[in-house]
Amino acid sequence: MFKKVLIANRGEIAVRIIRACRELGLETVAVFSEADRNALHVRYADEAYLLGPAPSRESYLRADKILDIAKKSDADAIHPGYGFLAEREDFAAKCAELDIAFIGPKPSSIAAMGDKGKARATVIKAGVPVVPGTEDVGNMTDADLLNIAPSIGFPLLIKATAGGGGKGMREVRSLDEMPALLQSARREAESAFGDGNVYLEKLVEGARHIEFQIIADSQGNVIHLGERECSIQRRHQKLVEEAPSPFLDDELREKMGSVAVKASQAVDYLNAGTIEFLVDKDRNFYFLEMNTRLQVEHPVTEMVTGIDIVAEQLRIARGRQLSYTQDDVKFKGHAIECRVNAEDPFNNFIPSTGRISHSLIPTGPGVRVDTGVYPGFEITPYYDPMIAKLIVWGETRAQAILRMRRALEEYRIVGVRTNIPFHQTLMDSHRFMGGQFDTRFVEERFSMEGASEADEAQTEIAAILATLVAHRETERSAQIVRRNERDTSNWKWVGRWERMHR
Ligand code: MV4
Repeated sequence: MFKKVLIANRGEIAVRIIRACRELGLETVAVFSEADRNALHVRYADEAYLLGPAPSRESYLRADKILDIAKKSDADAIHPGYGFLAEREDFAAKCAELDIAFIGPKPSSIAAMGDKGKARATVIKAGVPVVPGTEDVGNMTDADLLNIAPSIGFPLLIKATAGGGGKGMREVRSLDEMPALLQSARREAESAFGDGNVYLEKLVEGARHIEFQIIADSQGNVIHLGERECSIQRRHQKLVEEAPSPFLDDELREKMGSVAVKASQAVDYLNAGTIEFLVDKDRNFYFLEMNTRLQVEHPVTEMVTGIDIVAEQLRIARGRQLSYTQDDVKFKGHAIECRVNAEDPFNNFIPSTGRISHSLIPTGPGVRVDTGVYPGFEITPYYDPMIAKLIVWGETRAQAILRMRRALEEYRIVGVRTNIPFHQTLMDSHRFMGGQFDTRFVEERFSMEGASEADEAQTEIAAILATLVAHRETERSAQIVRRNERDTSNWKWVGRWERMHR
C-alpha cells in the first residue's frame, strides 16, 4: 500500500489530485518546470522538484527524470493526471518495473485503446456498436482502403489509427477525392504521432458527443457513473460539459451505460476511464474511442453523483474494492462546467498571455472552481490555455444555467483576456438553453456578435484598478530622491496630492 504520491502534472488537475491525497492522508510530491516555480501545485504539495526548462518535452514529458525523482523522494505511486504521460503505455510499464503504483489502467489496456483501429476491433467482438467502417487491424494500403470505401459509402471519414482528438481526420465526399485526402491524412498523422496508419468510418452527421464515466477495481467490479454531454466544443477543444445530457432519457442512459461497461471489460480495464460515443439524431449510438485516464470534465460527474472520482482512483490503485455498486449510484440535479481559457473570444480565440494582476473567484451555493492560478502568476504560452474550470450544480438544468450566469458575472480575471464573455453569450443563447445543439454548434451556428467587449462592471473594476495603480506609482515616485536634491520637494508633492484626494 503506497503512502506517498508523485503528481506528474501541473495546473488545476495537479492541485485537484493533491487535495484528494491530503484528504486520504497521503503525502504528495510535485514536479515543476522553470515556468512553474511559483505555481499553485508546487505550493500545495509537501515536496516539489524541478524538472527542467518550460517546454513540455524538457519537463513534464521527461519520464526518466520523473521516475528518478519518484525514487529519490521515496514516492511509491504516480498519478499522471491528463495529457503529458497519462496515456503512455511505456510509462505505465516502467512504473510497474520500478515497483511504483501507476494510478491508472494497465499498460495493456492503454495500448489496446490507444490504437483506435485495434480498439474498434476489440469492442466489436464484445458486441459494442461502432460506426460502420473498416474492421481489419494492422496497416492497410491506399489500394485496400479505396477498394473498401464504396461498400462503407460516402460521405466517410479517414481517421488516424494513433489519433484521437481529430488530428489526421479527413471528410471524404466521393471516391475521386479520396487518394489525395488519404495522402494528406497520412502525412498529418505521421508528423503528429509518428504513425501514418489510417482507417475508415462512415460519417455520422449532426451527432452529439456523449461520454460515459466508468470506474473499475482490481476485484473485477466495473460500474458507470452516467454520462457527460460534451458537444459544445470548438476545433476539437471542449468548452462546456454537462451532466446529465439533455438528450438522454433513463432508458437510453441505462443501455449506453451497460455498453460502456462491456467496452471497458473487453480490455480488462482498471481504474477510471471514459467511453466516448456519437449519438445521432435518431438516438442511435456508436462507440468512438476510450480515454484511458482521468478527464478534465470529471467534476460534473462528481457533482451529480456525489462521488469523489480521484479518491476512488487512489483507493482502486491501493487494491481496495469500489466504494459503490451500480445500484448505489444515484444521480441528483444537473451540473455544468465552463472551461475558462486564457484566450480572446473577440479575436478568434487567440491565446492570451501575461501576469494575472487581480482576480475575484465566484463562490456560494452550488459553485466550484478548480484552478491552478492566482494573482501574481504569469500565464506563459508553453502549456494549455485552460486556467480554471467553473462548475455549478443546480436542482434542474434551468437552475444550473441561472447559477452559471451568476457565477460568470462574479468572475473577474485581470491581466489576461479570457473566454468568460463567450460562456456568458452561450448561457444566454436560446439554442443552448433549449438543449438544441450538436458538435457543429459553436463553429457553425454561434456568434459573439452582440456581446460587448467590456461590460459596465468590467469597466468599473478597470477604473478602480487604474486608480490604484496610479496611487501606487505616486507613492513610489514620492520615495525616489534624485541625487543632489533635497527630499523635501518629494514630500511636498505627496502632501499636495493627499490634500487633493481627501
Ligand atoms: C466522427 C464524427 C462523425 N462520424 N466519426 C472527432 C474527434 C474524434 N474523437 C472523433 N471525432 C468525430 N468522429 C464519425 N464516424 C464526428 C467527429 C467529430 C467530433 C466528435 C466528438 C466531439 C466533437 C467533434 C467535432 C467534430 C467531429
